[in-house]
Amino acid sequence: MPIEQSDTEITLIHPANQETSVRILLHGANVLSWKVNGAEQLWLSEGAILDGSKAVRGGIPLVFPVFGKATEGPTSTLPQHGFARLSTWEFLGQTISNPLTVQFGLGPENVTESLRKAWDFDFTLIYTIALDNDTLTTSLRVENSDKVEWDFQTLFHTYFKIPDVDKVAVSGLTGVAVKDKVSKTDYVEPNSLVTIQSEVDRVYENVDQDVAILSDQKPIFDITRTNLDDVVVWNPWVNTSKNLADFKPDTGFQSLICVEAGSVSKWTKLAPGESWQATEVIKARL
Ligand code: TA6
Repeated sequence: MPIEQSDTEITLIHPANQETSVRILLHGANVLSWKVNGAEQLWLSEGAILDGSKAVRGGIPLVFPVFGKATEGPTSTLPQHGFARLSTWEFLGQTISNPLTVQFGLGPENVTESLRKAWDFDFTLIYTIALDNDTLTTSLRVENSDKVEWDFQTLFHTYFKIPDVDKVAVSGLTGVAVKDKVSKTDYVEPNSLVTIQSEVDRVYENVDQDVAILSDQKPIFDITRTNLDDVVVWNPWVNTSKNLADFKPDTGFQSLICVEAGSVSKWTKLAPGESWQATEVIKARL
């Protein structure tokens, strides 16, 4: 069967290639694993907590309705990165057979009472995941089902598995305005390739080119975005990863880079009944 379902997870298996698959945890609708021809493409912490008591450290956590921690406004009472990654989604089933495509849904009824009280609006999220030969497509539809306007930020917090952080680079970011959370400065990216030599936590705003991840100068992932203007690059390096209780092993930062497609530098407003949709396509090239 191309779709396997347990109480907590959904696995899609490529109908023409058993070695290509994607595994999704209903908690957070968090993609835990994406294999292409047997090769894992995503980094998942060995200490990731998968029992629904915490957000998953790795794979693709979904950030909604706030990126980071807001200091003001209606999302300021929510925990960092919002509630989508802290809630158990409903599996809505398969929508297309080729490419194999499934959907997950989240509404206020799926969110814990305390989180719901913290952001008390009606909404519908539909998350679509499609598995093809060498691509994984994730698409989020956000709908305002309330009678009042609200606004949001969102992001696919993708942890890419890489052979070696010392050899990795990100292209497509030259000349882009950056908010650097480590140096606490704003500047324009001068480099044609962004490399990682220490902790990196940057928001690249309004990136109009396609972004790629390279290893040893060869592209290993192509990332295509629709309606996701911003790209966050994060690597926690030695000290920050040590301070994350669910980050295992300690050396894990050497085999991951987060390149996160999102809409986070501005707030998207939705009037009652309005909806918004965004898509990311990741192509594995190794
Ligand atoms: O997307 C980068 C970031 O916002 C970093 O600032 C870092 O804190 C990371 O996400 C992980 O956040 P988390 O809440 O999952 O520990």
